[in-house]
Amino acid sequence: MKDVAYIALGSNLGQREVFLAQARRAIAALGKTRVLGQTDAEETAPIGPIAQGPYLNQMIAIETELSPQDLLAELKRIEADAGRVRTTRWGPRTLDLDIVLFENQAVHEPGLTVPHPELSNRDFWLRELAALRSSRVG
Ligand code: PH2
Ligand code: MG
Ligand code: MG
Repeated sequence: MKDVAYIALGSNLGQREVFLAQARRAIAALGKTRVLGQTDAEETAPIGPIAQGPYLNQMIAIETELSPQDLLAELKRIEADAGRVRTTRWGPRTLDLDIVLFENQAVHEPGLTVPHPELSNRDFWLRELAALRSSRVG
């Protein structure tokens, strides 16, 4: 099923711009998927209980025939390629790729919740999502 999905990119360790650029390229190269648009990257203060450096965040809209589960598997692979090491939950990371929303599908499974449960708590996600939706043609 073809659907539109929104992916949040985040990095707060190492060469943040480089990790985001690498992620954009890898997402653009996914099968059954094309990129519809992207926001500018913006620096945001870290959210959550752990003291850590500021993030670069960005959002990408895609049209994809991948299921949410298959897309998640691809995003985890791209994170691993960026040297992501899973340590503390919400801790600093080279690259974080989160599925924020599918326009026409919801998922509630262990390991994957779509829409993302943090969506309503993150101003910058809401702003980026609104910008992508308003700039989309068709
Ligand atoms: N991601 C987190 C924890 N805190 N803070 C900001 N500003 N941006 C993020 O992407 C972010 C965060 C865990 O995924
Ligand atoms: Mg995240
Ligand atoms: Mg994540």
